[in-house]
Amino acid sequence: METTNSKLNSPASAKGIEQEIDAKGYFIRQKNVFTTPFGEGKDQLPIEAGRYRLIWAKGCHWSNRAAIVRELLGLEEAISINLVGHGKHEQNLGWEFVYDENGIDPVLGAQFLSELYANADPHYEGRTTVPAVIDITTGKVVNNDYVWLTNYFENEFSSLHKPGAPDLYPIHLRNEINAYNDFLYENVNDGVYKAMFAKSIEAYNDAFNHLYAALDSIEERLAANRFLFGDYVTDSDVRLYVTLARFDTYYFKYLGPLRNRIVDFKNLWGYARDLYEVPAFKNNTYLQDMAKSHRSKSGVFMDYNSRFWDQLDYAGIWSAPHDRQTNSADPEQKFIIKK
Ligand SMILES: N[C@@H](CCC(=O)N[C@@H](CS)C(=O)NCC(=O)O)C(=O)O
Repeated sequence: METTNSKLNSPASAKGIEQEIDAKGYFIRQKNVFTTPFGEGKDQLPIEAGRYRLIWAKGCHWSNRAAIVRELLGLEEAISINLVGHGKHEQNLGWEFVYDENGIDPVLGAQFLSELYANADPHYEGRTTVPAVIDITTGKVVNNDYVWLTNYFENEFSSLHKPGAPDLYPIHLRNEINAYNDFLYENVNDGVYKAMFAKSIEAYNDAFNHLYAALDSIEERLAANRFLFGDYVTDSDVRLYVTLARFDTYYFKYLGPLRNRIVDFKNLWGYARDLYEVPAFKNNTYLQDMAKSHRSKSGVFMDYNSRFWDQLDYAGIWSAPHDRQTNSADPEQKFIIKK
């Protein structure tokens, strides 16, 4: 019998991050290539219900934020979604539709995400990454711009939002949100990767110090504010949350000796649980899967997750009560609702 692998073009093994390490051992992330904006203008990707499919991965916070925002805004009918993971191959073949029957995305007919990148650009040289938005009519990746994707969903897709969708990107706060998102990107979102991917101790220490300085400043900001911009959740909160959700579950293994876990920051930890209570956050946060170690349970030394994963109830830990509503003038409401 033919296997799905031989039926389809198997991709070359996935690219690593070697080309993104500079001479001093610092990780410098590759630039996004598919950055055509969504919108109604000429040369923009048209806004059309049912035209696009968002591909994401449980462990990847860049893509997790798009999945959360899509659900918060009620775009489930307008933008379809699917998950990729890693199949069991000798080589790393990159993201694959491992959760689907026969390992094939039922809408796009692909086994590997790299096929959809190749449809868009057969000469694409970079890593094939999530999030990726696919135009279902062509099977091509049209946008992998993780920086702006949630803002497109919030702004350009507003005609397709559910009635009563939250306003995560209020016009009067946009400049401040954009500036804060840059700070989060440099120090926290990409900050963890800068530390985890650093190849020199100098680059590692630098990233580690920036990460903790940022967490300290956020901890202080959250002493007086329920969310980053006060009483209501904004785009910035989604960006911070997705990194926090991975910190004590699996980043810690690669971050080296931690100064503090997230549970050690009173405000940050309460804040993370406050967000986790919201179904769109919880439904797209696979804590138990993220914590699962891929190491086999053999050998004398086994990492913490390998030993205790099945004894730890991450969803239960994250559902513990908090008192964050006392920081809000509108404690019953977490969102600005669009009129
Ligand atoms: N698109 C960005 C960020 C997205 C990103 O790094 N996604 C990761 C998962 S968190 C990915 O898809 N990695 C696949 C790979 O490196 O093969 C980039 O190119 O650096």
